[in-house]
Amino acid sequence: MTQPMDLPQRLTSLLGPSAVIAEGPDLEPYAVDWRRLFPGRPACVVRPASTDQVAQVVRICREAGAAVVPQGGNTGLAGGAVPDASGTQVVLSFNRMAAIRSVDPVGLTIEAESGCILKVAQDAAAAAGRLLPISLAAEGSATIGGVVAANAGGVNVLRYGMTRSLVLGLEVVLSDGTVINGLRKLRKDNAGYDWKQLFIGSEGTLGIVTAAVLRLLPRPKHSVTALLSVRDPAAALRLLELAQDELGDQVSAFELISATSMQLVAKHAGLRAPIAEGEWFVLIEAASSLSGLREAAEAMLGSAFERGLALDGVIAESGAQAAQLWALREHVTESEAREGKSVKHDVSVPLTEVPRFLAEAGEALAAGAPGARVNAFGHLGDGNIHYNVLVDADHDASVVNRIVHDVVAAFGGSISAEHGIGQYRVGELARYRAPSEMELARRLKHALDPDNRLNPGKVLLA
Ligand code: 2HG
Ligand code: ZN
Repeated sequence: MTQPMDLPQRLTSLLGPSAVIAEGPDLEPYAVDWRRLFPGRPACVVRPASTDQVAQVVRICREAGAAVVPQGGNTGLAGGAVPDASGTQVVLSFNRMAAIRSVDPVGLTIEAESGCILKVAQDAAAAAGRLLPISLAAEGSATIGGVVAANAGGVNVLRYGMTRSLVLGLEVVLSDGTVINGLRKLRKDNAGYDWKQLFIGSEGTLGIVTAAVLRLLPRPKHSVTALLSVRDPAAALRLLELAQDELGDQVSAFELISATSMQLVAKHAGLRAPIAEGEWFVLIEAASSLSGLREAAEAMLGSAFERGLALDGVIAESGAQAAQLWALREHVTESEAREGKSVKHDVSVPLTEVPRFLAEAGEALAAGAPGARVNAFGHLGDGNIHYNVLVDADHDASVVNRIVHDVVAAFGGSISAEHGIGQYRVGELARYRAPSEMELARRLKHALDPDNRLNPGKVLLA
């Protein structure tokens, strides 16, 4: 058997020197996540340029007994795309496989390689007059493969669903190097098992996504963005109901932002909400191809004020102003990071329970972790709250995790709504999922990756 020592040389002789980084400072960006919370040490980084090369890399690593850690934009928040610290795992980067293979504005599909940046794919769809409705703060660096492997959420889930609902076809390399080409462009395909679902959201633990066909939508011609302040999350929820009553399925984003989040954004990004201060804020976006959207949104806002649901509010007058309102929301994560240590919780509960969840989690934290500050914000429209807790640097994160996740579990919620498990939540998943569900997951893992070579240590301990 080849020794792991030989691996970088073997990969270099196969793919050429520019495809392999075996040492030096160039390794660094691949070794640690962007928040620098999960530092690892790769055996080397390999950058294949084609699906066949990915398959060859997987086969060679398998012969060498080395694990493969697929990596896209490395923008995940759960440490799912970085190697462990053993120095034996090979990072397989997709940054040389970034082509858009086709855009079909009539068939409403886009086919792209895994390393294609999400924003590049969005722009290609837009240039064809269509919409790729996956929208997240990291879209300038997140990649199609990463978005699929993580089943990314983002701000448009309430209207368009998670990434899963937009994937029509996948190409995947299995743990033995077999290439499965399922790059079909069909809206209807009920022929046998829908195996692609296994790989979407599996975070590279069951197979390696090398290309995807995603569904496009007609591009709405008009959009309207509004920022409102509300008294409390219950009022925000009633506002959501009103927005959906009056604007129907044109509501594409409905984000909740706490006063703490706004204060952090003001402090660290210098951005301020152009409306009176409140305890909570809601950022709403609606989009449509038919005219009359703005009038409908203004009428909706009027009813919101009449009913006392909104305290203050503004509708963006231009695209630039809409971008300014969105910037407030998009700078929360970065501002939180600048503030100091935070313990992240990416949770969901049934939508109508969000206000009670926020109240009970707040009480539980005040009792169990005095001094901790809550930075809550997120995608109220789909029940996903980023319930992040700011703590002193020496605070034990697991205590805070336990307090928050116990409340989540009591509401029948999920400990990861959209960021995934990665390495960050492996223990928490095992704790909160039923043993029968974990056993099923282990059986799937064993069937597809019997030697535990694909992204080991992520999602579950095999
Ligand atoms: C968002 O919604 C992202 O902005 C990041 O999912 C959330 O920083 C976070 O916890
Ligand atoms: Zn989010």
